[in-house]
Amino acid sequence: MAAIEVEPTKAEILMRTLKLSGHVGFDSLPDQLVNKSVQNGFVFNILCIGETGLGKSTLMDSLFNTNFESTPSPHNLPTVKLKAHTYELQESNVRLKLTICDTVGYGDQVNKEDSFKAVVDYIDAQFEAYLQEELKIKRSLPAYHDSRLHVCLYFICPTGHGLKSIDLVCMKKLDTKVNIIPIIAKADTISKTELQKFKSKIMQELQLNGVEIYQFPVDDESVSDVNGSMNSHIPFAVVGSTDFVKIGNKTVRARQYPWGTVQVENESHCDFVKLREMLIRTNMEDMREKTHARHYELYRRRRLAQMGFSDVDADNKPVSFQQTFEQKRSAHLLQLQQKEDEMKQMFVQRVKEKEAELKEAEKELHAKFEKLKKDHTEEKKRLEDLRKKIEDDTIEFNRRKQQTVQGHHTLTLGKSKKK
Ligand SMILES: Nc1nc2c(ncn2[C@@H]2O[C@H](COP(=O)(O)OP(=O)(O)OP(=O)(O)O)[C@@H](O)[C@H]2O)c(=O)[nH]1
Ligand SMILES: [Mg+2]
Repeated sequence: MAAIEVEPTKAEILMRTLKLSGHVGFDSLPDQLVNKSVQNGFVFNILCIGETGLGKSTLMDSLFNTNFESTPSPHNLPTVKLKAHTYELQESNVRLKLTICDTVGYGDQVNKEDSFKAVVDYIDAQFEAYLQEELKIKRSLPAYHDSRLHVCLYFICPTGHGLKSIDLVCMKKLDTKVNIIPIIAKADTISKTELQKFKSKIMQELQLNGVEIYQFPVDDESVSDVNGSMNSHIPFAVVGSTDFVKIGNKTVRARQYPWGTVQVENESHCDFVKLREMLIRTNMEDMREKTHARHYELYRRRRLAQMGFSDVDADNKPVSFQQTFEQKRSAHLLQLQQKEDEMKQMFVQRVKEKEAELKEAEKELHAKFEKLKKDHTEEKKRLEDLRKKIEDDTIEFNRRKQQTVQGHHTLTLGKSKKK
């Protein structure tokens, strides 16, 4: 009979509930946490995407009940840019480091195909900066100014017709990178019945195109009811204003028209209060947490995989960071060695080729020299012969000349004797 091997069982961890006989004090842990957080202050970063002049800055002023002193953007920029400003706000003893990032020139170009690129790059750049800080040997994350964007308020034009293609493309590109809350801007320009139709059209189009927008969480009992009902009001139709109007004995933020007044904080006029409630009072921490746990995590995972890191090897077995690093290092060294060998071989080859080339040239030169030498010898011989011939001719000439002179002399002498 074959023996059956039984795996040794891991030591079971027993949990027992014990009663304390007196006050120890760890019930103050939540208070310690709160105190620490309050002391450190909070960071919240908002990205506002929307066409130029759609009321982004006015809404921010209205939401935080302050004046951020923003300057209007020009309408004729060739590309989309992002501009971020950070503010320190304080309410009671809670400090908030708020960054508002605005799109400049969004929707102003004739070709809007690439409008989302600047936004995607900006969001990724903030993730990358955080990742680089995290990967440092000497990290200083508590002092690090986290610039990752916790929420994106997407301002929809109040056309009443549905979304523009730039809206769908941009939101689709961003839905895995940031918590998107779509809002209908300048909602006072659209009638009540049109607004309801417009809202459901927008939601339909988002669903049809698979755009995942941020859902207010319903898993926490204390806020599940309010969040659940607020989810059905998305996209919030908002109105912003920097003007104040006296209504009764109260001064309220409002927009005045010849036919009446739109009160920003009046829930029967618009969804501004709902947005403020959800964004600032109920779900700010959830958005901060989701940014870190979902969007940043996804970015980090992709980036580390890009760098060649993985939790499992090719056989799906777990590998540690160190193993991966060593594997990468040896692969890199091997690659370097191969490159070096290749270069050496190439060098030897080149030297050989050059040597052969030089030898060939030397041979050619030698042949040329030999030919020249031969030509020279032949020419010399020819000239020698010519010189000899000239010499012979000269001798012959002289000899004849002599003879002629002598003949003439004898003839002259004979004539004179006769006389
Ligand atoms: N009707 C209406 N007008 C608004 C609303 N909010 C802002 N405006 C007006 O729209 C104009 C532009 O508002 P801004 O807040 O400067 O718009 P913006 O999107 O910040 O503009 P840029 O930063 O230049 O792109 C101003 O005249 C505002 O008074 C709104 O809710 N309803
Ligand atoms: Mg502005």
